[in-house]
Amino acid sequence: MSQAFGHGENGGRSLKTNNRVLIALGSNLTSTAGTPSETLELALQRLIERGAVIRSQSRLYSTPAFPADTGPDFVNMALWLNLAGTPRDILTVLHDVEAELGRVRTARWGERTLDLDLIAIDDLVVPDAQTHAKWRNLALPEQMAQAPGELILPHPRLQDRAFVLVPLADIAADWCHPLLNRTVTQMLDALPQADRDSVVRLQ
Ligand code: PH2
Ligand code: MG
Ligand code: MG
Repeated sequence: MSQAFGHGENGGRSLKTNNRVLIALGSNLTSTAGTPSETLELALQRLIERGAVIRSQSRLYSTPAFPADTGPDFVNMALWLNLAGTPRDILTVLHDVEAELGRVRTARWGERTLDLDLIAIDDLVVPDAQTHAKWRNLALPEQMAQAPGELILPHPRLQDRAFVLVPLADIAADWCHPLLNRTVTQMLDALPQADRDSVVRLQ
């Protein structure tokens, strides 16, 4: 059984500390911290300073910006952390680290020095399965035109994105999506070969 929070609570409940917090990291611009790879390395240190325990770290990957032609290639990676607090507290930590490493939020799909996306916390569904299905099933034009004003977990687009799933497969291949009932490996195998091939290992 997956855990779920009702409307309004929106991830407000405190979690056990040995949770599996899955994060996708991306950078496609030089920041005050340096190159995208250096920025990701520093982001790791900043997360640790804020109480995160790194359980597992993926390799680094070079990935074309999505949608195509929206900027330079990204460096992407994934982390499995333990981090205390509510889902909202965890999101706040990610936003603080993004801000500290110089992200200037211009366009939603624009270039960024550091992007930390909360992908999943254990098998938690936030806020509920119905709201999740609405965001998960949006066609690309609507995805680009609308942004959820609330935290949605698991990340509603994770199953579509090789730049998330390839790094995630390094560290959480067995994690099972609580609504799709598919593991990371299964979601990755379902993507077009060209998408998987576009994600290139850097190390
Ligand atoms: N993140 C985005 C938009 N596009 N493309 C790649 N390759 N990697 C990303 O991390 C990424 C993206 C919005 O968060
Ligand atoms: Mg992102
Ligand atoms: Mg983001």
